[in-house]
Amino acid sequence: MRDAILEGAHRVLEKNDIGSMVKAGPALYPHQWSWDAAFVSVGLAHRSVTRAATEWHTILNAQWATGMFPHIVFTDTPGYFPGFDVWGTASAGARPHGQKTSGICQPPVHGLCLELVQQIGRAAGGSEAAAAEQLISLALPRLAAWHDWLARARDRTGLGVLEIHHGWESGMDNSPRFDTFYDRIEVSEPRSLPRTDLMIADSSERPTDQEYQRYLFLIDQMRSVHFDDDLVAQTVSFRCGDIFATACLALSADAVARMAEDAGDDELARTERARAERARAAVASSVDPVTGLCRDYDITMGAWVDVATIAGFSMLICGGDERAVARQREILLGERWMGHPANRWRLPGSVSPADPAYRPRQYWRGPTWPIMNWFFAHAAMLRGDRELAMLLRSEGLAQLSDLAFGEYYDPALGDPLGSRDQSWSAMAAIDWLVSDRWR
Ligand code: 9WN
Repeated sequence: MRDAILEGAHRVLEKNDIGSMVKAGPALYPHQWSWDAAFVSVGLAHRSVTRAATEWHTILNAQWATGMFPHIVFTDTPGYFPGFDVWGTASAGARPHGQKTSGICQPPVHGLCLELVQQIGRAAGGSEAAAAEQLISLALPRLAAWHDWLARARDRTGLGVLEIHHGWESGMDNSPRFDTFYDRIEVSEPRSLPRTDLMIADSSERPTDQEYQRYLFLIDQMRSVHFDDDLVAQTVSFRCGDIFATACLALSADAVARMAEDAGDDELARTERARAERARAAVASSVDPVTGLCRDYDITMGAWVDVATIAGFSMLICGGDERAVARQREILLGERWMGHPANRWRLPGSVSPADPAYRPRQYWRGPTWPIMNWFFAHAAMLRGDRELAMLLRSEGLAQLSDLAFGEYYDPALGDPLGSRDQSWSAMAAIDWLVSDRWR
């Protein structure tokens, strides 16, 4: 089975590769998404660090003058809504000339993925190692600029929690985490919705039209101020302190600090270490003493948001206070989450099957996401929790043995949902099967 999964996963990346980028998904997502691309570069590096570097060049070339990595870099392929024209970033002064991008960002997993590419290159040696070193010297200052931008534009509350302005910036678009934020948005003039996603995926597995109306409303608000950071923060109706993105930043800042130190840039190493510490402290401060889970922050209302989703386990991503980590680990492995009797595999869903909000087939409202399994496994390994890491790996590989490389899966029935041959699901399989970290 191992060979079949590995071969199938490499085939997915080859099939989705259009030269300058690997499409996030073959039909549903015919462009480059920011956090997908960072993860996917790890899978690419296992075959060719040079090809992984190309993926990074596409990410880096699209970086805005502000430092932001935009969430989508568009190809000319039609068939994704909302496309470049809907975004209206043509009028955004910070967008690099000639690059078609969206105007928002995604979770900062870039640093942690780039470090893995470096490690893979070094282990391979020769021209692969040289390609990795060249990439690191090009990318390090750009990652520093990206983190500077997050600190400047997205850390405005004083809490150290990264602020997002759209559910899409979280990467967990319609998670119940954001229901109270979206419920406050009244769309007075609904737009026509050419939902290209529904031509490919089952509508019961995707967000609703009402959700899309609100997604577009937020884009219109940002577009009206030309995606200027300060004006967006004053204008937009959605201001959420995203705890999961903050945990991602802690890991990425750690990784950038290590790479900077290695490159002899002590000042950058110091800055990034302080950044990681600030992010980690913010994640720890979000823990609800009653539930033990991390919470997002409602910036408009000035309150923590108590909704239990996979993002609640952010301490298991970034680590920190040992008691809080141990408690989240116990809850995650317990019968409300991975150990729920209805689960086909011992994997965490996006929402607990025991929660009334659980919808086993609807996107971020219940399904299990292979990339999340990989990410939690990787983070567990970094924290030295080999037992949890290896459990997530073996269950995650069992899930992917259907060779569908689903975007997400029904936790109980186990069938693949959303897009098939999703690039980052293939990457998870490749890394689990070939990297020395998992031996
Ligand atoms: C909107 C590409 C992306 C992922 C996100 C996932 C989904 C897009 C969509 O697909 O979002 O950005 O159209 O639904 O939620 O995490 O990066 O795979």
